[in-house]
Amino acid sequence: PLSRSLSMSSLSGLPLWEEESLPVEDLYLFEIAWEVTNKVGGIYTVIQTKAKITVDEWGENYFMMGPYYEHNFKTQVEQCDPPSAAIKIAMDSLKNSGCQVYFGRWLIEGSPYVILFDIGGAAWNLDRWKGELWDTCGIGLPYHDREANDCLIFGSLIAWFFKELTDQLQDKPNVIAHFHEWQAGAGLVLSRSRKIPMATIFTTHATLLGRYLCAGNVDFYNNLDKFNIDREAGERQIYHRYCLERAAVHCAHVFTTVSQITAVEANHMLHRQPDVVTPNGLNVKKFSAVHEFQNLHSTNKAKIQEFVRGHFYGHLDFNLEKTLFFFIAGRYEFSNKGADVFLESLSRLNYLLRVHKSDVTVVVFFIMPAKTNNFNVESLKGQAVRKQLWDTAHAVKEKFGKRLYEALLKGEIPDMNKILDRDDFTIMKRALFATQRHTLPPVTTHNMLDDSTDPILTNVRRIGLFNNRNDRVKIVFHPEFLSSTSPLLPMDYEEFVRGCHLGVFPSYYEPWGYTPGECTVMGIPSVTTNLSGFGCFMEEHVSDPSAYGIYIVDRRFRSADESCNQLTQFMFSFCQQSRRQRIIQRNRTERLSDLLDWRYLGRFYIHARRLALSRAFPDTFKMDTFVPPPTQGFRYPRPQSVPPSPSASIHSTPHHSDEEDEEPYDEDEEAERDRQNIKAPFTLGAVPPGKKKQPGEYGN
Ligand code: G6P
Ligand code: 1S3
Repeated sequence: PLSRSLSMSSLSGLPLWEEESLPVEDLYLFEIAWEVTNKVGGIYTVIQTKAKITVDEWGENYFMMGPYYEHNFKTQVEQCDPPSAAIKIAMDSLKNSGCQVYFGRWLIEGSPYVILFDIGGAAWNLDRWKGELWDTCGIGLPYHDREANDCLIFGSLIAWFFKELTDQLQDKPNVIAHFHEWQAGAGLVLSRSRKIPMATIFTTHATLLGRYLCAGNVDFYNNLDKFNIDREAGERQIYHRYCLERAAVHCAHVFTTVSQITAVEANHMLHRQPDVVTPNGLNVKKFSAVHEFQNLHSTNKAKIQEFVRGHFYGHLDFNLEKTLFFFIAGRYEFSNKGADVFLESLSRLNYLLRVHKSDVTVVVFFIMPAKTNNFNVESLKGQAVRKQLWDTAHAVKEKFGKRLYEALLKGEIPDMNKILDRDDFTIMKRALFATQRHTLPPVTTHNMLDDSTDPILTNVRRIGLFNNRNDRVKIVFHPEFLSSTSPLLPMDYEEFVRGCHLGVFPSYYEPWGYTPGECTVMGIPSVTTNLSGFGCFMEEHVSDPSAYGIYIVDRRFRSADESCNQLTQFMFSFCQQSRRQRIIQRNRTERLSDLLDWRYLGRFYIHARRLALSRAFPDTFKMDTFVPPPTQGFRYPRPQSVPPSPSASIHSTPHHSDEEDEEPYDEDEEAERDRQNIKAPFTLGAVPPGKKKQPGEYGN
């Protein structure tokens, strides 16, 4: 039933894949996740950014399923009728039994169909469904775990829907159901225990135990094989969730995860080796004008500079042209996201910059939401003072211009000492007096509710980075996600990232980690670690990651102190680059975008779907006709032109001017040369292109 086509990767340089197209007209694909139309964390980004390429492939036969929330539905979904009678009948059957199910198009790129299930409206079934879960799998859910109970309701509705649907469809179209994360796991477990004829995939984006153990400051990666996982889950009161997760993993025809490092973790925490690693991609938009992203860096940097002018008023004795903006952003998991290592390294960086008498200043932003009660007065005042100075300068400039103009009209050059009068000086002096302050520029922009126990603030106090005049590293903790309507820093996250110089994400627990990837596609260098899925992926596919602006801190084989030193060195080297080197590096960073594009990475999802079909319906979908996508064997080469990497290119003295770097450099020429250098042998299990994998080579 398979038509054969040769799909050429339109993304230059990356390995091609001889792809079999699935007969999508004879199939339905469902993707089920708690975060469909419902933003909680990273899984939303996966689902939302992947929608376009999935709709391109599957058209009207692709559906996402998630929980119904009235506000989300009203603001993100356009209600419509299902395109197929079978889906309508299945939905009606649930509705006739008193459950609410909604259908529409999710208004994101690709406009996928969504089927949303009202959890609250079906809660009256909870006790019965708990009983069924216990009878079939021996998993009991405690009444006080609201989230787990909601997930069971969600899963029961999903399994019910699939039963009704497959009864309608009989043999055709065949159904593929792809479940994400433990919250959707109950749907998979119940569908399989009821023997619903469909191909199932389960993707984990983190393991429950991995996250808990890492947050508890355990030496996780050196003890992976030593944990008594049942006991650990019990002690952390997540035994029932962990059972649901593990049951889903073992029930699925195909189990996938987002990175090699999480595959190893899953093998130990869930006792199944993932069949496929499906790295997370992004919906990359290329600008038609070359280097447009460099201009965007410039304009957005100017906005951040305006904020800094206000925030540091009265203390602006550093040169903004020599000021670099670093940032960390994400969910506030202090040690999992590496904020601890970052702060310690900043203290060391401050020391290095001071002893080297560097003229570079680094302003570091922490964008991590914490409990606050609005902006603080000092931060708001800073922006007001800046505005007043701007208005004063503008008013005096107007007067000055007018008088100069009039003098020129009379054929005179005015006396510059007299062109401004006493009043003008008074206004300027008043404005200047307003910039006097008796406090240091604040570390936080908001009033923190837990000021004395907050981990970032506690550590800032410990290392003493209080934005003193002689500190070369300044800290701004913005404990709220950014918004373009903010009175303080009116920028959205994307604009802010574009305006910064370096994103720093030294995570300890990070199955994938979207933040450095988002920086990369915007051409902004970033720091990641070899404990994050993204960092490992880049280490595998890029020969000299730091030359491309991807700095990978070793948190796997070094002590915390050594990792801090390495991070400090990365940041210090970065500070020593000239502007020209930074521009070259940004160009290189942006060149890696193709590698992170769903148009390339989507192939691993395609592969997982085929594998699932061949396992669920072996008579119809035979694995021996498939050639898996190549996963190894190509690397972005070391960039050919000098400087090869920022650290290797540092001059023997730390101070060198931009003028020294004016040797000719042709970015397009370098890009083309590098593209030709990408080596693309196909080495997954040493299968050359064209050769087919034999049945059973992937296990079952
Ligand atoms: C972009 C702009 C340049 C600007 C540069 C500043 O490349 O196109 O005009 O000079 O950014 O770079 P910097 O790293 O100093 O912010
Ligand atoms: C998880 O979200 P998190 O930030 O809790 O899933 C993301 C999407 O796969 C992944 O990028 C991240 O590392 C995981 O941790």
